[in-house]
Formats: sequence, structure tokens, C-alpha cells
Amino acid sequence: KVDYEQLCKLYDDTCRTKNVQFSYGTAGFRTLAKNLDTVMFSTGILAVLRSLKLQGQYVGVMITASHNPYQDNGVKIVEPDGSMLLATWEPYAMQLANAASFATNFEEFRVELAKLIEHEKIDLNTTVVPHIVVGRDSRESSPYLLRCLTSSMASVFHAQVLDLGCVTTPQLHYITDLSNRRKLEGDIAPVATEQDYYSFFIGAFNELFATYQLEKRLSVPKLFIDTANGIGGPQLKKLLASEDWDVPAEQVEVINDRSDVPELLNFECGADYVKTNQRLPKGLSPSSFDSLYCSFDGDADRVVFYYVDSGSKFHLLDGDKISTLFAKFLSKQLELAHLEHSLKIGVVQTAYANGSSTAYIKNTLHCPVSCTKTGVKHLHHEAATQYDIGIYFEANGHGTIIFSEKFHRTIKSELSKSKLNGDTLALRTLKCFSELINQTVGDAISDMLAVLATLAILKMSPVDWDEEYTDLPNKLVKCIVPDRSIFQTTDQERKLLNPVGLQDKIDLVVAKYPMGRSFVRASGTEDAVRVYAECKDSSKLGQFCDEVVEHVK
Ligand code: NG1
Ligand code: ZN
Repeated sequence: KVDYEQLCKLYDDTCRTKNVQFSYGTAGFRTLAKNLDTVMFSTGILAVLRSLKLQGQYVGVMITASHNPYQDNGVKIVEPDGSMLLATWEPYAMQLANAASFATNFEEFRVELAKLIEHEKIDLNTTVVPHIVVGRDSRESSPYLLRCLTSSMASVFHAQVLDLGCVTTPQLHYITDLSNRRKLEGDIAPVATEQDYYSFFIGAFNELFATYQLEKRLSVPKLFIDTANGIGGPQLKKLLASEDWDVPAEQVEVINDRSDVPELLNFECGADYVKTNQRLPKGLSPSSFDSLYCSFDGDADRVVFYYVDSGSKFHLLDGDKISTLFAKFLSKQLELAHLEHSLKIGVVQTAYANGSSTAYIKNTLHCPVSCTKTGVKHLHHEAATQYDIGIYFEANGHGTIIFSEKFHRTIKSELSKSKLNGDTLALRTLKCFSELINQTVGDAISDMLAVLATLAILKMSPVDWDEEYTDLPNKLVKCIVPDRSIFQTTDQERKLLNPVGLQDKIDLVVAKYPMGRSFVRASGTEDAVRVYAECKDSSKLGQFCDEVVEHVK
């Protein structure tokens, strides 16, 4: 039985932020931390309802604002299989948050809550126990917001809450999925832990090296990891301290790891800073030309790599470079295993992918490429439904690889048949690699391990990796307009439908620049319009971009 008296009391105590309109975007709710109490309260209830709807399976909730400044925070709900909240439930998240925000008293909120429960036919008098997994990044505001989130879960809805404490976003996704898989298998103690995460990924990494009888050294003398002063720092250090991790300590150095100093979070460091500014983060000066560097974002679900050449020039190895590296490696393994005709590999990109990367995947790797709208859920869906090995990365470094059921079945059956020969090596590689990837969501730690393993096996240096293709000079600018909602697009956001006539003007500009490409779309996360441009000649790029911007303003 739901204790509405108690819920009323919690509502009155918790929901201090009133009359603010909230929207659940691609990254859940995200805004200034001080305005999130009400949203946390309603999101906690929604997560419980989602679990009840799914027969009490574990539903995840992560408190984070990723690469945003330290004053912000946010929250998002994760499905039992570790994927993002079902799209048809996003409007409920919004309705409930706004009901709590605009209601003048608890009864009004309760009416809205009842409508949702009725609409989804959720039985609150059931004996099913809802299960929730919660996690938070390192932000100072998170413990308080966690209390707002969970306040009603056990006391009103009798939910069992597993609090993971401070974890990365991908750890929350992974642990939610693993807990449910164990629960389904009838495990008496289904709860997965952080330790499972470390053991699992280190295990796959070690097995891959063992398969090639490689000494456990990286293909570079040293790897520097910038963790954006976020939760990635302490979590990565736990992995590196594990007794099964035996890459020589002098090969890896973690920097920007002050997650205990709130204001430093994402400040002049991290994946977003490095990608946007195309420069080294704070705290790094190039110490050697053959080192490799990488940066996580604040909640460690993105990673970009980079190096500095002997002329001190900075070279970015972004999400496009990561997906092309994986595509090259895995296509080759499929061929070696003679599975290239039975298993379909493909790369999923957005319009922000550099034109050179797309051409390289098609023309050099001979691999299919799809383009989807911006937003991980679109890429994830395409990768999961169109390919047996679906590689997706946004240029900003968020991405993963999804291996189909057919992939796992095929590899298992081929491995059981094959004798010890060349095929077996490729089959074992494919199997280990699929285990090294966090398939629930983009994961800086897991993606980083997969890149390191790939470079070691292919004996590639950062320069070799970079020289597979050369990025076209490109520019991304933000344009503030009175109303961004009028910018409507088609063709996976590559063409404008509205304002009428604007696309024709852009096309005329593009035609003037060799290998030119440009597109305009409204941001989903900021009140701005983004203009992207790329062309062959870097000295013309600024002018090209300005001309498009002039038409947009
Ligand atoms: P918007 O603001 O819709 O362009 C940005 C990123 C996306 C994605 C989302 C977060 C660019 C150009 N856009 O989206 O790739 O990471 O934030 O969900 O980087
Ligand atoms: Zn993030």
C-alpha cells in the first residue's frame, strides 16, 4: 500500500523549486543544481513506476551533468538492460516534473500522478517489489539531490534501493544491466558491484593480450589520462590498483584527478574542452613526442585521444578516429575468421563526422556507414538494429560497439568447431574484444582499454593511427538566434526545411568551396543554433563558415 500521507509530507519538504518548466532532453534533466530538488523528487517516483511496470526489475538512476560546469547537475533514468529510458516514457518524466513544479498543493500533484499510473495500468497494490540502482558523479550537490531522489522510494513505495555511491555513468549502466541478468538467472544475490565491473574489463583486456602472447606493454612509451577532475579519476585509479592489472605502472599517468575540489570539474580540461579548443588540457605540457594522451569528460562516458608531433603540433584523435580504428581492426578479424559474409559490420555516424572519415570507411575499409540524427539514442538504435557489429561514435568521443545475438551465437559455434589454426586466433580476438566493450553505453574506461589493445595488437603508434586518413579542416560555431525552434531539418539534420529558402542560400555558399560541406541545426541541449563547415582549404574555412553564419543570423 502506498502511504500518500507520507508522500505528501515529503513533497512539501522537498519540492522547493516551483513554477519552473522542465524538459527531459537527450541527456535527461540538466540545469543548475540548486533548481533540481523538485525534479529529483518526481524522477525518483517515475523510476519506481518504471520498475513496477517491468515486474520489479532493477531500473537505474544516475545523477550527473557530464561535461557541464560544477554548478550544474542532472538526472537520467536507465532501463533494466542498461539502455536509456524508453522514449515513450520521456514525456512522463517531463509531465511529472512539471506537475510537481506547477502544482499549488500536493493534491494537484497527486491527480497528475494518478493519471500516469492509470494510463500505464500500473498496479500499486501488487506484491512486486520495485528495485532501483542509484549512482552519482563527484559533484558537491549530488548527495543532497540523491536524498531528494530516493526519499519516497522505500518509505512510500517499498522499493529496494541499491546505492552505488560515486560511480561513472557507464558503471551505473553496466551494473544495472548485470544485476538484472543475474536476477533473471535466479541468482540469490543478484546485486552486481563496482568490483564486477573492474574484474570483467581487466579480464577481457588480459585475455586479449594473452591470445597474442603479447607482453603486457602498451604500444606507446607512456599514456597520460586527463580525467577532467571528475569521477573518472578515482574510478580509473581503482582499476589501475587492481592486482590483475599488470601493465607497468610507469606506462600510465593519471592527471587532472582532483575530483575532491568541486570548482575544478571540467575546468579547462576534459574531453569537451580538448575537442572544442583542439588543444592540450590544463596540467599537461608535452613531455615526449611519442606519448599518447587521452581525456575523459566529467562522468567518464566520453573519451578523445591526442598526441603532439615533433613540431609541437597538436593532433586530435576524436570519436571518428576511434570508430575508424575499431572498424579497421574488426573488419580484418572478420575476414581472417571467414565470417565477413555471415556477419555484417558497419559504422554509424552523425552529420558532425568529418567527411574524410566517412570517405575512408567507405572507400578504404569498404565498410557500410549510416548517418543518424545527433543524440546517442539514434546512433545506438541504428547500430543495434542494422549490424552484427555496429560501431558508433559521435565526433565528441561518445560511443561504443554493439554485438548482436547472432554474433555471439556464430562465434560460439565456430569456436567449438575450429581446430587450432589461424581462424581460431581471429575468433578468440572477436570474442575477447566483444567482452572488452561496455555495450550498454559509451564508456571512457572501456573504450580506452579497447583502443590500447587494438594499437598494441596492430603495433600502431599514434602517428600511424592518425595517418590512416587526414581530417578535412572543419569548424563548429554556436549562433544565438531569437527562436531556434524555427530551424527544422530533414535528411538526418543535414538539410534545413525551415526557415524557407535558407538551405538554398547555404547550398550556394557551399558550392564555392572545394570539398565544402556545411549544415545548420538547432542544438538539443543549448539555446543556440550550431553551424558546421568543412572544406579542403584551411585558409578559406573561416570565411566559408562566416558566410553561412551571416545567412543564419
Ligand atoms: P546538441 O546540443 O544537440 O548539439 C550535444 C552534442 C551531441 C551530444 C549531446 C549530449 C555536438 C555537436 N553535439 O548535442 O553530440 O553529445 O550534446 O547528449 O557535439
Ligand atoms: Zn558525459
